[in-house]
Parts: sequence; C-alpha cells; structure tokens
Amino acid sequence: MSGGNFELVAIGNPLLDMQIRNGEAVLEKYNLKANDAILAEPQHLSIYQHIVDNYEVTYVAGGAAQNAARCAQYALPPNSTAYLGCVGSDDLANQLRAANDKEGLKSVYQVDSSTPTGSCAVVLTGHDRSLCTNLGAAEKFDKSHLETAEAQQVIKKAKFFYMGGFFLTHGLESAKVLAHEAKARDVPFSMNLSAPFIPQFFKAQVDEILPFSDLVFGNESEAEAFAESHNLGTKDLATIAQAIADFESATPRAEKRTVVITHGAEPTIIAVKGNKETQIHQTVKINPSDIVDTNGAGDAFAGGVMAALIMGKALDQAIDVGHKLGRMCIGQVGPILKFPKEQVM
Ligand code: 26A
Repeated sequence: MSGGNFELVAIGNPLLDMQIRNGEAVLEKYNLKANDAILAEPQHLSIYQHIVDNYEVTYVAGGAAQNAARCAQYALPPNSTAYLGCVGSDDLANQLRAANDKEGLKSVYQVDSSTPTGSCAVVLTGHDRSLCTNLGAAEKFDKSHLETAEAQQVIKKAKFFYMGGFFLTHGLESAKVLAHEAKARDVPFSMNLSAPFIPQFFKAQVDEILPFSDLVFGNESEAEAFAESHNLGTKDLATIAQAIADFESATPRAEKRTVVITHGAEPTIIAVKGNKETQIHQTVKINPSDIVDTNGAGDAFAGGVMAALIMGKALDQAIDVGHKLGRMCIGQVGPILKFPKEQVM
C-alpha cells in the first residue's frame, strides 16, 4: 500500500509529558501508585509546578494515541498517519506539532485559545511510570471539529481508525462519529483500554464503543479492571481477553474482533471473537540495563501492530513489529523511537 493517503487516523488527548526520574517522594507526596495513569484531581494540581521547582524535568510529546500514531508513522511510508485532538494556543502546542512534524504525523488540531494545552506529569521510579494528567484543552475537543475541511480530508480517506480509550473521559460522541464512518466504509476501528480507570469508571462509554471495535489493545491491569467492572469473576488474563473479544458487536468486522493483551515481559495474549482458545505470542526479553524508561511502551506496541496490519502483514508478524517498537521505545527517554530510523518490518 502506498503512503500519502493518511491510511491511519487516530483520535485522542494531545498532552505534553513532563518527565522526572527518581520520583519516589513525589509519589508519596501526591499519593500516586508507581504504575498507574490518572486524571489529576484538585489535590494533584500543584504537581506540575512542584516538579519544575524540585526536579530536572524532561519535556517530551505525549498523549497516548498521539504516541501510537507517531510510532505507527515511524514504520510506515511518509504521510500515512493523521491525528485529531484539541490543544491550546501556546508553546506546548507548538512543541507537540514539532514532534509530530518530525515524525511525519499530520496534526489535525482543534485549537481552544482560552485553555492551556494538556500536560502529563510522568513520575519515574525504577522501571515504573506513574502518569498524572491535567487534560486542559484536550477535553475541549468538540465533535464539530470533525466537520472541518481539514478533518474531513483525512477522515474520508482513512483505512484504519484508532481511538485512545482515554478519549472516552469526554469524547464518546466524537468517537462514535469515527466508529460509524468505519462501519459505513467497512474499515477497521481499533481502540485501546488505556488505563484501569477507563474500564472501571467509564464502563458505560467503553460498553458503547466496544461493539464497533474490531481490534482492542490493553495490558494486564486494564484487562483486570475490565473483568472487575463487568463482574467476570476471574483474574485469568486469557479468560478476560476472550470475554472482551466475545463482547457484543455492532459491525460485521467486530464479529471477528481481535483482542491483544500485553503483559510486560510475559507473552502477549491474543483472543478472537468466537474462538474457544486464546493464543500467546512470546516477547523478546529485554536486558534490564537496556531499559531507559517504560513511558509509552504500550503505545509504541499498538502503533507497530497497526502499521504492520496497514502494510498487509498477518497478525502474528504485526505483533512482532509491535514488540520491536515497544522494545525500542523502552530504550529511549519518553514515548519516542530511535533516530535515524531502523527497518522494522
Ligand atoms: C485522560 N488521560 C489520563 C490521558 C493520559 C494520557 N493520554 C491521554 N489521556 N494520561 C497519560 N497519557 C499519556 O500516556 C502516555 C503513555 O502511554 C501520557 O502523555 C504518556 O505519553
């Protein structure tokens, strides 16, 4: 398949990541778990200034779906990906645009000049990462943006849609527009569970969009949260993956839904709707000394899988490409991949 057609269109919350290392005291001060992703509550709002004042902060482009799209673009021909989200009119937004431009991801941003661009405090401790997000402008995304000429140009051409589950905290109606477009044109609509709090606290939204989704990504803690909120009565990842696959479907493609659950260094689990047995796919062990940080590894994985599928690869090969990009991301500071680019397919 040739590039230049914006095959992949992703939607999510554009965020600038503010990363710090050795953040044990910050976890304690703000009562954060070592490996989690949350929305900042009032008691967390001073965390951004606190880390600027007390730590060496590395600023990197983040936003889970934006990371996945940038990573997919890494593996695809030029101009294959576009990303929808809302930013402010500030320097943070310019940094995000620059990061996307560098990778060749087309930013199709709505701009809300009255709200600052969203940011995410990324508190690293060892190989764990705790994400605390102030959505800012990201949560001002309005469905009407999808009607703009710039958005229509990419949406109408898309051969693959991807929604970050995080977007469901506010964006269900916009997500549904893309899901219906995917259904009407019989192209994939994929989603990521994103964080345990999404299936936990946004269950109604997940349950509304999942029937349209024919490819679902998640990790072990997100799968467990899904099982809890859906009263599956199990912690067995294969059983949960199969239950997500077997969830009701609203499109012919979702009748054959594939669910991919990553599990850190443990094998990745793959379930297909209607199948009796799940499959596993081995990962390549990473030498602990090669781990820089795990921020964005799951996004890079999803981006790699989608890029390979867009290039016509079989799912097994696509999972390999996903693992490769996840590994590459873990070897870099923040949710980014190696430059100069490497051949990954
Ligand atoms: C709604 N929330 C909490 C979020 C996020 C988010 N992206 C969208 N919405 N919280 C953290 N992230 C991003 O996740 C990436 C790692 O997977 C961070 O910006 C980080 O780059």
